[in-house]
Amino acid sequence: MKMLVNPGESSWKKELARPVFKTKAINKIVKPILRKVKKNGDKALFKFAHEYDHVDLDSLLVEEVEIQAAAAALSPELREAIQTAKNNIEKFHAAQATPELIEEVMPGVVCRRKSMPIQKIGLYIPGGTAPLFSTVLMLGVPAKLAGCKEIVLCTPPNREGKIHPAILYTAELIGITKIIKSGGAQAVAALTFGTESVPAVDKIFGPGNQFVTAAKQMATKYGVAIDMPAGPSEVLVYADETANPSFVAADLLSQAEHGVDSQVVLVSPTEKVARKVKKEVEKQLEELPRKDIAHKALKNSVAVVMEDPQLAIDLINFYAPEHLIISVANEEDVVDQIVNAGSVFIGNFTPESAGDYASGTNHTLPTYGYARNYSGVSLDSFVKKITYQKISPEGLKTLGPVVEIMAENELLEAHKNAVTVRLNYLKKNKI
Ligand code: HSO
Ligand code: ZN
Repeated sequence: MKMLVNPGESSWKKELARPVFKTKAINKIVKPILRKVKKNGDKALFKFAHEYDHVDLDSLLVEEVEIQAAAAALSPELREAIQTAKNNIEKFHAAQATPELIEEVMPGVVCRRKSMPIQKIGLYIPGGTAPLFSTVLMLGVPAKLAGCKEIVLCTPPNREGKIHPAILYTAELIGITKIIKSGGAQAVAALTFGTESVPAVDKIFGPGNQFVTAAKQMATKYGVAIDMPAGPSEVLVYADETANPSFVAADLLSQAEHGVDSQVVLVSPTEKVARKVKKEVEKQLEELPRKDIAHKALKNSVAVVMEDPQLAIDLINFYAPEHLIISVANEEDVVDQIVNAGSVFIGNFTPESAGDYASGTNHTLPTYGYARNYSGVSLDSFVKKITYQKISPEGLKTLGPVVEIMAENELLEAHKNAVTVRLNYLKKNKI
């Protein structure tokens, strides 16, 4: 973790740059995968499972018996924890529902807007080094609350052709039963084009490696929506002398352990705090099972000493972190000035892990600076809003002339006429 003291604004872009990816090389690999799945359907998925997951599958769809057996493989404590997390996520996301909007903008001109569930949803859940069953909750719970008709979950199998029981258990708890043993770009391709076993969906959600991310981007060219452009996980901690250095270090490491390309940033008003935190990071790192991953991630990471509090805020907003932890004396003042962040964790006793698993907020958040222009996943991500209007004869008499003159001036005579024929009719029939 390199240390910067009062870096000038002109250097922020370079000093806080996220790791860059070889997107060209990745796209070159992903494109043919999409093509093969589109052409050969299930057959291609079986072949990719053999090639990438090193397993010859009998069936792509997880069978009912496998799902039912999952609960017994989990401890009662874990099952209870998943239930508590689910309750919190459900409460916070159910509260996000917006009632139908009805507005009579002029007498006889009524506009309405209503949320409609996106009908078919695909959830991608990574397997690999960390089986993210928490992501099943974060995506599955709001999808169910929104009323999505079909939810398909894709996740890669292990070498025995099995899915982690916590993923199966969590899916079953939410009521997701269509679980497909397929991962990587090929799973995204299947959700995009549909295969014999995998229905094509309207929107694809979920984190993944660079191949999954590239495939999701390509899916958008085929009319499929995606949750957001994704990058590796990141956290920025703003900590002063009121923060506990061992808490701060633990928070930084919690994101560093996600992947070698994760990035963690410390911003602090004094060099003394930064040094204490750095020392703690080094100490705690040694104890971690994933220390090799975290160690590499720390190489992309930086500790910034920023003595001027206004510049510290400017730097945070410039960086637009996915997760922002605020552990400073005047926390609410700082919170009020944050304009770019995915999710904010306030005070010494709010670790980011709480939001990752169970506080109730969603952990699918914009990374890579996209917190400037994207929100994290919420109930809204699973609906689209349809607008409606109904105009009475009285309403058309007032609104019609407005439309007529505007259409005329856009030189769109047929538009004008659609009003004129109706106004003439009303006049003729003395309505
Ligand atoms: N921090 C990750 C989410 C996660 N952490 C899942 C643990 N499990 C991205 O926000
Ligand atoms: Zn995490």
